[in-house]
Amino acid sequence: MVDAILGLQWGDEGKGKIVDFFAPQYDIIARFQGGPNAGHTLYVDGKKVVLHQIPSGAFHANTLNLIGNGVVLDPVTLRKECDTIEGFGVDPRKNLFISHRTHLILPTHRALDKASELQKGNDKIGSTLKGIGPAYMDKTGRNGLRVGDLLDKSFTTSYIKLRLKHQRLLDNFNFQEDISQWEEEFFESIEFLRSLNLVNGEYFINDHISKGKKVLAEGAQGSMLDIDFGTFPFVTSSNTTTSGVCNGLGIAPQKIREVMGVTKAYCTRVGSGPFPTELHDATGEELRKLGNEFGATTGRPRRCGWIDLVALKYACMINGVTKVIMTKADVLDKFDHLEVCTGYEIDGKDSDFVPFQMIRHKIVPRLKGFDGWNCDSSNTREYADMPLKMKEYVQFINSFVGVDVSHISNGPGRNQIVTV
Ligand code: 2SA
Ligand code: MG
Repeated sequence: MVDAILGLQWGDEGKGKIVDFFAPQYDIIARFQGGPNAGHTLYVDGKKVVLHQIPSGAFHANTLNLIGNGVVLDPVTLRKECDTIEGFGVDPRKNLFISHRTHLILPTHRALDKASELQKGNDKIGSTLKGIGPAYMDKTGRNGLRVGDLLDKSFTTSYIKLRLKHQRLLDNFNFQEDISQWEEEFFESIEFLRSLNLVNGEYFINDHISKGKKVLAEGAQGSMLDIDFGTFPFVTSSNTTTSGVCNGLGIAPQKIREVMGVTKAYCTRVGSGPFPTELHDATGEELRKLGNEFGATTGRPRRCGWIDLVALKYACMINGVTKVIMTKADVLDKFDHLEVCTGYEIDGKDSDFVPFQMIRHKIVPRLKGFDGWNCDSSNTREYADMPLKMKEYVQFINSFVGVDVSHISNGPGRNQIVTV
């Protein structure tokens, strides 16, 4: 049995906290895509921890954590993360497993990411510069090196070959950067990586499933950043949606039971690309301030706006969402007036759909206003005690997207979550 938790917007929906909350109900937490571009923020013993590649179940002693084949793994970042969790008394050699088929991010992938963004100039994607795009390109281009290759004597030779290929690409970009420091760290880190539990991920997970163990698949980024269904080309390079769970772990579709989709009570986006409900005014600024909307990996300020129900309904459809989890509802506590997007005007015509190419059109959101609840909701623990105006807001969303909100997160703390 497999359940999934994934983002329904442009990432940063608060998946890390939600996974951490549900983790005790599962035996294995498995990351199926993305890599060090992700920033999953958790609070452990009151201390903030940001995980990038290690699944968010890491702090539960009885949970196993798998980095699946769909992830692109940066050994340098992984080693730093392992140091972090060790600081909390968690031994990565005990509960962390990494699939042999997981592709490696090389120092030259990071350089290529930078070179590509520089070349795009004003059209840049706003990538996290972690080497994600180039690493996935080497996967589909059938050049990449994988974790299992580290166990082979010829690894260094293969590395040098690929590095040479990358060097030629960098020369084409006319991009020069001294990567010797990165490379030194990379080789130290792969030595460390070899000492971790490297497994055949697809057998590992299916063996556990057949023994009745429960798996939670943890998504990174969000549905609107999906390589196929997101706002291409302003997307990440992986399938962030439910289908990614199958490809990224080796799990058959009929094994997937619940798909828990996470959305903020409003909306944010970091990096370039279309965002129909973005607010360029004081309200947007207020959302950023109250929601502390800064990238967990890069520190970049996030763009903020109202919740987009057209996009949310689309994301529920693509993912087969069975439950919606709403986060950061308390951030709206101080607003007198709220709005939600219920449709688009695309080049002057009304539409209820996410278009093929948002960027080529002038999209004006059709907004519906709501009264704010104007009170502190962050200490409420029962749905019955939630402000009436918040319930009206949630019920409208339920009926619009056709899937019910099952939980409302109203603060960063582990106990700040209300079951509806
Ligand atoms: P990339 O690095 O190639 O995957 O970037 C491509 C686009 O995907 C966006 N992206 C993200 N959006 C939101 N959150 C992400 N993780 C970090 C966080 C981001 C950060 O949790 O805050 O710290 O800036 C994430 N990762 C990738 C990215 O902005 C590009 O638009
Ligand atoms: Mg994040």
